[in-house]
Amino acid sequence: MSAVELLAEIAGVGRDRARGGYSRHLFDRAEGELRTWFTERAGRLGLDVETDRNGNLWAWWGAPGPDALVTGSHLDSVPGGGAFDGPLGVVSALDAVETLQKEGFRPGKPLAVLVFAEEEGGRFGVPCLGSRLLTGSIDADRARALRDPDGGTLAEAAVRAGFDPVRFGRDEEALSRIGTFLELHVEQGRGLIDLGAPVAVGSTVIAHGRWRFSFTGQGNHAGATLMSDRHDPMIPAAEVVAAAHRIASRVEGARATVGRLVPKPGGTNVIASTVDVWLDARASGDDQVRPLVDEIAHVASEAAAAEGCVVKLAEESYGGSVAFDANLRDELTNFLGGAPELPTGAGHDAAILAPYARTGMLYVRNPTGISHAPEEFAEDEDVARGARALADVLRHLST
Ligand code: HGY
Ligand code: MN
Ligand code: MN
Repeated sequence: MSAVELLAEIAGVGRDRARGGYSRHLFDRAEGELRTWFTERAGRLGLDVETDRNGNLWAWWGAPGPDALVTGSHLDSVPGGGAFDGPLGVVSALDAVETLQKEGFRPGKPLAVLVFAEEEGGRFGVPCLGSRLLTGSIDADRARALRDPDGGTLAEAAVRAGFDPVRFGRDEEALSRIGTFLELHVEQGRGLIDLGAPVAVGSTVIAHGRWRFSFTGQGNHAGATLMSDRHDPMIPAAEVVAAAHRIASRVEGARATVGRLVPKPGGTNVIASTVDVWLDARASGDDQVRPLVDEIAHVASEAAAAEGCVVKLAEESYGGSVAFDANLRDELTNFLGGAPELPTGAGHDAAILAPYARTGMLYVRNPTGISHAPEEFAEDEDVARGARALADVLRHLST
């Protein structure tokens, strides 16, 4: 089946009627359906599918072995996400394998399609959780204790999904097999439409992290409490939202976003007791991100004090800037006839793997430039071009 047909096949899985778009999160029903779908589709291509100790799916063409050529992406989404972020890399990999099989090609080295778990961190809050666990770049105990919005832990969810959370952690055997990892991904931003090219080669990923501000005040009655008698945590929370925008706008290339803010108890006629605010901050490197977050944190503590509230700040995830393997990047660019090279502000599992294996990325044109929203899009012919480019590159790299 072609990448376009495979995307159509999962188009109904995990639709979010309330938000629009898709909500497919680690070990929830929709993601479980996608795991079953992937296993079935990969099986039809004669690939041997195994799930590693961290919930990542590996579909092997031939026996697993060293110096493997691995391609893939993720199937989970952000809440209310688009149809392409993640799945495009997976369906393109299946399409590419089928293309190579149909022409009678036999890979010169082990080849696998890899589907990472919880790349978006949409349920347990840490992005690239599957690749971070695989590489040991997150402490397994910390991972097991991560909580979802309902307060359930990753360990509990894993057990319900049939996994043994005790086994979470660096997987030396699986990691050592990867010689090259190549991730195809829908473009997130408007580079290719302006360049008039369907496919680009990834060059860098900017530094980015997530921080949680927890404000505590005094819950009370919205009508019976005079303004002078309040300790309303929503006030410093609002200051953080505005400060993130104001401060990041002053730093060349920096981005700071508050997309998630949760008051408790969350009643219309109730002054909140606590408000949690999640900050997503990104910039070219640590020397830009850290001062940016420090300045926002300063605003948070001053605003909390002024309102008689308390604030706690926790860093939930961080990754420095990453440059993909330069030789592979140049080889891909040349092989693809001088395809443009694009940096990205989005994080990817390929960036987590970069210190451990030769990694690269391909991007497929997204005419809207929008991602993490239902408007995310790629034309069928560009999806087909991306899958063909991936097949050509896999044939080239595995001979
Ligand atoms: O947040 C990101 O950049 C990625 O989509 N996980
Ligand atoms: Mn994403
Ligand atoms: Mn993605």
